Amino acid sequence: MTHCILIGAPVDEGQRRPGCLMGPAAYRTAGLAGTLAALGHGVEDRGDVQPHGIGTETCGNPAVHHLPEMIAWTRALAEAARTAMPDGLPIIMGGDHSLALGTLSGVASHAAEAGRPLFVIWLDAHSDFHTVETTTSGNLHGTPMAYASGLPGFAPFPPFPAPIPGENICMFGIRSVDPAEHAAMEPTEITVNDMRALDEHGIVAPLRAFLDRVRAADGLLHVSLDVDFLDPSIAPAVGTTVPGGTTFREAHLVMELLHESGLVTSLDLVELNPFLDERGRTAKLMVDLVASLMGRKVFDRPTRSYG
Ligand code: 4U7
Ligand code: MN
Ligand code: MN
Ligand code: MN
Repeated sequence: MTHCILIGAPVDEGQRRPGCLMGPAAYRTAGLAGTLAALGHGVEDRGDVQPHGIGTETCGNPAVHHLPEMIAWTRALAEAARTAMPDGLPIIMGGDHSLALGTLSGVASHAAEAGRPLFVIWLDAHSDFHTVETTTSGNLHGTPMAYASGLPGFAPFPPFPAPIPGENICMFGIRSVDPAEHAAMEPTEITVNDMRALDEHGIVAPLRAFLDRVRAADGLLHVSLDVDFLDPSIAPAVGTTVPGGTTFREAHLVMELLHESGLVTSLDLVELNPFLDERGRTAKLMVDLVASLMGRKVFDRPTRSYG
């Protein structure tokens, strides 16, 4: 039994397609709390975080938008994640992926205080390895992994508390990387399991290998699940669709292996845009993936139509 702490993060400012702010409401509507409770877990919903003290920060990149808002969100979400960590397993219901600027900060602060290394599994079509300086879209949902790696180029943001070494970061599902992100990742030790690698080797062996390292290091493990990790044919409710994503079973298998590992200590659910959904199917699929992560087995999964 795990104590699950639901935290709403209605962040919409990290990209340009309004709707991710409805994400927390969609997860609640799709029954996330009840699903976790039915699996025997304790559930506490701490409501939605709001940014406060929005400033007037600027940066040298004219493409970047909503910078003061994002800095305020980062502070607020870092605090929410850091203070939730000692109490249970925080599940952050996004909100676009810029929320991970905050959740990774909070989880990294907690790990440093606990004296344990932090590991990250990034489930995404994108590497999100832009800095405030390199992003050409100006959308800060494309930056959290570079921030957490301690890259320069985040000047107006608070310095990342305890940068995560590349060897502690493992990405799955990658199929869209911009040239500047590629250049920035090149010298790092980050493991990038792109779709090409998953097609050839499958998802199980690289995931098990990474989990073995987390276990050996007695690490904390943060999982960041971007809806676009999934193929858009099964998860249409996302602004940045990229064809060739993971299948229903690949995604569940990742979650089942994560459950069996017993290693996951925090989770982001990001980029769900309910305005783009079809009768709630993406929200329901995301809730079912969390159920697999929290111990639901194939033989007790309800038969559910996603249409
Ligand atoms: B997401 C992009 F240009 N790289 O920077 C950018 F392709 O959180 C996409 O993974 C970023 O959905 C996607 O805007 C951010 C683009
Ligand atoms: Mn992302
Ligand atoms: Mn993405
Ligand atoms: Mn996206």
